[in-house]
Amino acid sequence: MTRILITSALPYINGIKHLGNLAGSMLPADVYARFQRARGRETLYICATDEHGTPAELGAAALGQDVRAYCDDQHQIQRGLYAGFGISFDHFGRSSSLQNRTLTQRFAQGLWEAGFIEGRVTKQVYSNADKRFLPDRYVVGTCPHCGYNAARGDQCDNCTRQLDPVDLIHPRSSVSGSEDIEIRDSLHLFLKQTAFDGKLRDWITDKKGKWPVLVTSTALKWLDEGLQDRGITRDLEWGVPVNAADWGPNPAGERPDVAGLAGKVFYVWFDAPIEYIAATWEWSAAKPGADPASETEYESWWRGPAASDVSYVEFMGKDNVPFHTVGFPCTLFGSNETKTADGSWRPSSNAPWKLVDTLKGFNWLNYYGGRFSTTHQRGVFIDAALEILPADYWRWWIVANAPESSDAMFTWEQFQAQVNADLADVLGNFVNRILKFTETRFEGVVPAGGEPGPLEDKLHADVAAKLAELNEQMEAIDFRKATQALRQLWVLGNQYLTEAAPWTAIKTDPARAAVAVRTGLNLVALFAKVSEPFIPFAAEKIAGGVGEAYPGQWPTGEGAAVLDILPAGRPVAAPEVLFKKIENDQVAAWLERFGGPEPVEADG
Ligand code: B3M
Ligand code: ZN
Repeated sequence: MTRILITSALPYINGIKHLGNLAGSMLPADVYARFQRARGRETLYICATDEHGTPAELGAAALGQDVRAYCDDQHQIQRGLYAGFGISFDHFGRSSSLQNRTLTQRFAQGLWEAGFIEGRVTKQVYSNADKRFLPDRYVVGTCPHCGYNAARGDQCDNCTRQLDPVDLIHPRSSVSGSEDIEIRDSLHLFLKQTAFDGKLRDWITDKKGKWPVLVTSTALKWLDEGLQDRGITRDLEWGVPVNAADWGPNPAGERPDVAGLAGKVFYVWFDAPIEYIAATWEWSAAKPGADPASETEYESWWRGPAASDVSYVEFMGKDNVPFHTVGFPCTLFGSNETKTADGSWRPSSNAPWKLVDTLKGFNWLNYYGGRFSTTHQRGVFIDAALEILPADYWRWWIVANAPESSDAMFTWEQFQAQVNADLADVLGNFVNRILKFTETRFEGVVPAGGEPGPLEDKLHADVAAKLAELNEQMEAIDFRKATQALRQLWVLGNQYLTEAAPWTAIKTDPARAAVAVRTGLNLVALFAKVSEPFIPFAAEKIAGGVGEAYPGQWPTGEGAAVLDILPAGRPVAAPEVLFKKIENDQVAAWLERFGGPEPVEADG
């Protein structure tokens, strides 16, 4: 039996995320995790806040807070919001954890000693006004590739290319805005990504046709443009300290320049993916009775023969794809190899680390044609979303419109129309109709008696076919198609009730009415189970209405067995209103509050 390991891109610690962030990471990861758990597979869904680097320092500075205190606060805020959204992490960790510090330093040491890290004196942007180096996002300017004028030192949000701060045209400090900038020498460590070009190419080429085209084409484009060795240290205070004094000689017998590296930290994109592993250690260390120092359990998900039954799935937006198809794999490759006396590389005696098996990358979810924007507070943020509507409305719409093969666009009008149609008119109406009728005409219990006929046979066949489709799409991690299949299942319920018409049958043929009602109630029970990954809060109410456990198990039966869930005589009751329709005046008010169609420049 396969174990399922799931990670979603780690949200930066600074600030509350918008729906666009959620759409390509935590939400689809959660839907997939819930599906796999319901299928009975051992599933581990790991995520964490990404707490290092310039985003954290800049966020803390903006609030006048100490960085650690800022991260403590923001982690709790994000944790609460994701819980409100129903994100079912098995562990939601922190990249500032001791475990991540330990593993990041250990990986770096291994890479140095294997010869995959080297020191280089580099040109860095220094601000005379701020009296400090300005790595990454500390400096903004014009992108040398596309001309976008608010590109950040580490990446252009317009053309998604990775940048070096010294490449920016007209650089300025994002701390003070000062343009009084000079270029100074500073020693940094570089990960020799170029050593892995062939390995990466083979690995990605093998994934063609298995992973989304977006992912393999982005990765291959990177390789075709020519890999660069990557600076993995920064002149910052906040981060995992570079522990060069502990390192042994590299294969050429050289020791790192400890004095030159003093006071530096690892680059956030070096330690953040390692936090996937470290957060799994946080998870195993936090178990009751666990020895926090033991590495056996988390390693059983991540390395060597113990992890051979693990299928590892990553979820992320397209801007994160290069770091996960090039940067992090290089870290893992490099730490899996040792240089031999003749200068060639061979696998080390260490159990190798797992590479991702399935990388699900997403395009953007836009807000009226423009980007959601944290800086401009454009679009809907998770706190506001939960304040105005239940999480399931958002979950359903976002997953049903997942930006899988292209960018998707949120508009209030389309959101209102789809949520009202799918959730209120189709699912909510069905559940309410059959349960209310059972309450008034069958004393609120699942009726016995009567024999299923051709109408039920047809229903069983239709339901089984749709279920098979839903399973297939979920296993393929194809969310748009999966939600279509689920919606069609709900529609089958309404169609059946309309045809079986128990409210007519009851006047002349009570046994036929009993069959119809019993069948309808079983459909309700089935819907609770298969809807749970998508709309868990409503699914819990629906399951409660028919006395079923929540979360339930994914249905496995065939034919009539699929709808043989509820024992006759079980009391049932209509849940309180499942889905209130979104009204036009609400949409008007939200358009006013959140802004409508007026795209601005992208800035993430
Ligand atoms: N913190 C999120 C982002 O780029 C970034 C992901 C890290 S995944 C290891 O939005
Ligand atoms: Zn650009």
